[in-house]
Amino acid sequence: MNFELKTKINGQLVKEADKLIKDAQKILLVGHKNPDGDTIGCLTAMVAYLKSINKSYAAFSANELPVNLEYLKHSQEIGSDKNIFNHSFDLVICLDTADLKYSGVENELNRLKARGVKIVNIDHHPSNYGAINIVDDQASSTSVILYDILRIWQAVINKDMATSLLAGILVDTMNFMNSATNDKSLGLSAELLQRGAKFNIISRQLYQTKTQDGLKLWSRLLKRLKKNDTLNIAYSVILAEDIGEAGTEETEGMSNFLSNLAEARLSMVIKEIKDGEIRVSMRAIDEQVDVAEMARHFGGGGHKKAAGFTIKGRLEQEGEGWRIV
Ligand SMILES: [Mn+2]
Repeated sequence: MNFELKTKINGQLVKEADKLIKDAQKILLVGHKNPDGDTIGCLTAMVAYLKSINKSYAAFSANELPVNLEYLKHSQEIGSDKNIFNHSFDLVICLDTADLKYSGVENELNRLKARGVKIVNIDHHPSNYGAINIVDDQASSTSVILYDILRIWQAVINKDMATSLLAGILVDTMNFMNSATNDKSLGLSAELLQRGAKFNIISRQLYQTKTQDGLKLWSRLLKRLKKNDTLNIAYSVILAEDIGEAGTEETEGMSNFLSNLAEARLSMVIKEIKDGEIRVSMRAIDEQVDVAEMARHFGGGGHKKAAGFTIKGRLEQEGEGWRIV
């Protein structure tokens, strides 16, 4: 290798994964459920790579892609039909997927594992469910890790792959705004631009996609913004009826937006989801706060700066605030 890696991945494991890929007849690529730009960026870049080496493959995401990722080349090849698991795969590659449950197809993957099918896990969450785990939990995105891997594999990174990987970086750094923005993510982004990545399209697709109904839903979130001064937590709620009345589910990005607030240690968006379930998304505002640790306490997970959990209940107004019943 005559280049410097951007991540702390184990080069030996990357070579072992390369051998598994070369030996495999048919490879299944899996991203995480409720896909974002990082997992889809990685899936589409891997599709391009497997194509380039004439490998047979399929790509799977448990949920359909958000429309704002459809511009990524090969995104149409990612299916969400579980019947794909009836095909005979002899290798699975999971991308940006913290654990098997987060894939949305835990049972299906466990069945493949039981049949002896190996999983290569490529991730920036602390995870180790694969036969080979290429993980750097300090990396700002899985896309950064995949870039290093592709270079070790001596892949030709074309402009479509560069766009896919840059999309992953932009999403996980919140368009170069959060603390994942560092010399590595910026340096790599510059390299990807040199390789022809289309920054303008990605940025526009990611951040200028709101509808009027969507922004009106956001106005409810902002109107209800509260601060608990004792805990120094800012929070707001989205009720199930808000979604119904607004006629849109555009809540994506709300948690990140609330973390723009300067006057709190952390921010929370508390959202009623189907069947009496509540999703709490947290963002650390203060550098010292570790929201992943708090999320784990409630059976959830995530990163130090961004994490969440789901609990049973409904939201009820109580005086000026809200409580979960
Ligand atoms: Mn990610």
